[in-house]
Amino acid sequence: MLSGEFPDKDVADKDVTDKDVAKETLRALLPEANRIFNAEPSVLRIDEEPVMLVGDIHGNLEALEFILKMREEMGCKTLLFLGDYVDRGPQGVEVLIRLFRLKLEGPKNVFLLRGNHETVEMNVYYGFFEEIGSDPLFLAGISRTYEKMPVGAVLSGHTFCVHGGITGAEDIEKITKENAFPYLWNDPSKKPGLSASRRGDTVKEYGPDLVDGFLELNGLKRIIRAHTALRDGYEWWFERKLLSLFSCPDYVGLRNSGAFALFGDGKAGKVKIEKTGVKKKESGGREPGGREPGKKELKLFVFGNEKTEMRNEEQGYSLIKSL
Ligand SMILES: [Mn+2]
Repeated sequence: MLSGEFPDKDVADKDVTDKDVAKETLRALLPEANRIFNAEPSVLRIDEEPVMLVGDIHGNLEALEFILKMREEMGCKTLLFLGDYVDRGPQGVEVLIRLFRLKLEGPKNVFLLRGNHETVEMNVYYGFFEEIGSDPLFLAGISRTYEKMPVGAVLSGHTFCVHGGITGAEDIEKITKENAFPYLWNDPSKKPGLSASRRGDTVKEYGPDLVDGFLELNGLKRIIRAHTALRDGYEWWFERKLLSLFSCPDYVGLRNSGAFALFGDGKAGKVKIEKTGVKKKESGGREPGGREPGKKELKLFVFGNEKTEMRNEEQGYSLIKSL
């Protein structure tokens, strides 16, 4: 063997990267995270208001830190994340550490739903497996945590939150952690009924009739989901009966904005935003189709790393630090 061909053990030991340290930090959090998730039902009931709602993060630690800073400024205690914490972005390990620590510190204030990227199948192909040094045992360990995460949440008895969506007019009581797949994967569609998806054979798209049926059967008025990358970070569907949120700006270089929502009375918000002179859009009375349900109880905040502004749907454009 040529001298210097392989580093000797001492040198290898010193060659510990930040990612290795982060991995060990994450590993140490898993048993307690498992215990807490295991005790949670497949569909959470959250009655505290306001709730800050966050869509896909995808390894974007900077976006997560920005949102958490906004949470502090708004004085919002309760946080609900809609899944997809890892893959695509570079800091999935750090994002999971931050989220699991928040969960451990405040298990009744911070809630983490499972997304379709909280699965081994996705992690292997979309970056997280590589990020953890292609370590199959480590991924298997995290996978056991993923499987214990809740699938959905009902806010204040009327708003159903989930990563992907629904499968039809089914009873939410029938959703289990074991049959989570369609709820993590499905997308809304203008086409009625359950139709094929470009995402693959096992994924479906659900139409407005199914959303109506689902809401009626469960006595709910709205669905809030994530899963789809959106230019503005949010999109309303079906006369505001469904809201799609995406909180990862510049996702895979798409230069999109991120958005998060504040659900509840919003009075707890102490948002210090400097007006930039863009006036609030005057409402010309009722919107077509009548009163928009729940407008007062849901505020949307848009942020991005290209723009240096943050938009509050109610207050117009406002200046805020760049991300
Ligand atoms: Mn997703």
